[in-house]
Amino acid sequence: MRTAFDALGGWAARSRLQAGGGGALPIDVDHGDADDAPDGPERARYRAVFISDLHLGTAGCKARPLLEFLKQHPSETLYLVGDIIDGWQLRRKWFWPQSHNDVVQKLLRRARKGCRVVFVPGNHDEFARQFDGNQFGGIEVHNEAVHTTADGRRLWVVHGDHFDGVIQCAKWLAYLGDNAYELLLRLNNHLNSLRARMGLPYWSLSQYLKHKVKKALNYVMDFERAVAAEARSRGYHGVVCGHIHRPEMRHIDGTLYCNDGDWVESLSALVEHLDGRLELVHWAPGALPEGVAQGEKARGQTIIGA
Ligand SMILES: [Mn+2]
Repeated sequence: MRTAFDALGGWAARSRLQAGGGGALPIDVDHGDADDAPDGPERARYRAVFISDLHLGTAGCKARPLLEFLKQHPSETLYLVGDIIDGWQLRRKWFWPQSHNDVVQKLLRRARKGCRVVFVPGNHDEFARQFDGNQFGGIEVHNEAVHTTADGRRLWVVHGDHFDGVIQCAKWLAYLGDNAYELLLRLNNHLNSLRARMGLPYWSLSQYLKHKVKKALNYVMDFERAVAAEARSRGYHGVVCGHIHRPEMRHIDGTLYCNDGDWVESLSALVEHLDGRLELVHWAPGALPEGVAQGEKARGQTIIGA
């Protein structure tokens, strides 16, 4: 039987080979990296940090800024909200530079030093979903999780790819709507010839409907609404997800929708302060000179507090 340990061991051995000997087995081997400060809750400045869509194993992953972000944001709990290792891309073409290894090392080190690290797999690392409830070197795997903030809000933590299906269905409905739209166009002609005979001005039903259909096809909005609606129906105050690489934090019909973004394009994360305030952090690597207080490097932030 294949265990989580075998899977990671095999992956690690492969990564060591591919990294030209420079890579290291990321299990229970402490290389005492340059950052000697404790990595556990004793120096946690944040109650929780949520990151997703790192896509390690692809050229798009911004591993260096991510390492810098992790260094500056120690937390009691770290949620890895899916698409951490891009198994889809790695199967096609092996790409594993040292910086990607360093990220894995950093995450394992954090778990070793007492930070609770929870990995919620996504669609690009769905291989890990079979290990639901197990752990890899101290990193817990859960297909979905619930995070309770310091002020008692219960947040559903899920990657979000399952909602693609829901949106696909919505697209079918929109398609059916398109046919209905054709019918209504013809109806509109009849209606307007009638209106003309009655001396009324032209009213474009098609314009009105086109606007509606376009709105229905807006994928991002559909995704956000679908995820928030599901969180609400499950009785949560809010949801934290990733998947669409669109950082966001806002209330949707009274449910808090948080998307922690990604580390390919937006370089963003969601953090919970010690008092329960949630903040969307947009990381700007090296935007300010050295010596500037930690954490001040973040630009453009949204804060939703208690
Ligand atoms: Mn995804």
